[in-house]
Amino acid sequence: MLAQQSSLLGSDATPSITRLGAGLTRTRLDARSWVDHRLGWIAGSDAVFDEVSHSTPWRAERRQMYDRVVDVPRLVCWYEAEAELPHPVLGAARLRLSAYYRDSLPEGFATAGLCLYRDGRDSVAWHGDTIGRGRTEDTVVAILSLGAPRALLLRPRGGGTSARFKVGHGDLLVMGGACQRQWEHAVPKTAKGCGPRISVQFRAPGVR
Ligand SMILES: O=C(O)CCC(=O)C(=O)O
Repeated sequence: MLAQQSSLLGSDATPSITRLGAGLTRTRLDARSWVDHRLGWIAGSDAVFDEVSHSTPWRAERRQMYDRVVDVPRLVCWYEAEAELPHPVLGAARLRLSAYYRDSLPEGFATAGLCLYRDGRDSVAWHGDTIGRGRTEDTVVAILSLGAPRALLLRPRGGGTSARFKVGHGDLLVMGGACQRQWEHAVPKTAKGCGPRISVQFRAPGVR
């Protein structure tokens, strides 16, 4: 069901985490908000995609929309701080990220939210991660992408020109500073034929 097209970067047999600083590009969105983007951070990520897509207990959610209850267009799974993640590379990635971003996020990354976008019809609407501490405090949210690339957009809260990042096949995107309060992000639907993608979001305790 979840057949994917492998990329040159993602198709090595053995997954490994490459050096984070090399090739990482920081985009300053405003005086207090930034995004780091690192293409191909995880080498051999297609093997990670395969294992995570099959071993994760995905859950479909439904939500109220006006007077109707509708399917949320993606599958999800939430891992608390102590929970074992569905692939050892994910645990190792979280440790690396906590070490690299220690100055911006002294408490480190704790939870992991996983989402499966089955094809281009799955999406997430504009939002900021403002449940809990993210509502009032600066924080850092790191997203590791596995599988088919999608566009992740950021725009100023309330509207404006959006910035666009391609995320798939082991790419890393990190949103920091006031990004969750001053900016919104989204993964829009796409009509282009598109395979499945998994997003792994690492967050600090109490941020959602
Ligand atoms: O697909 C992504 O990487 C974005 C996920 C996201 O923003 C969320 O689940 O809050």
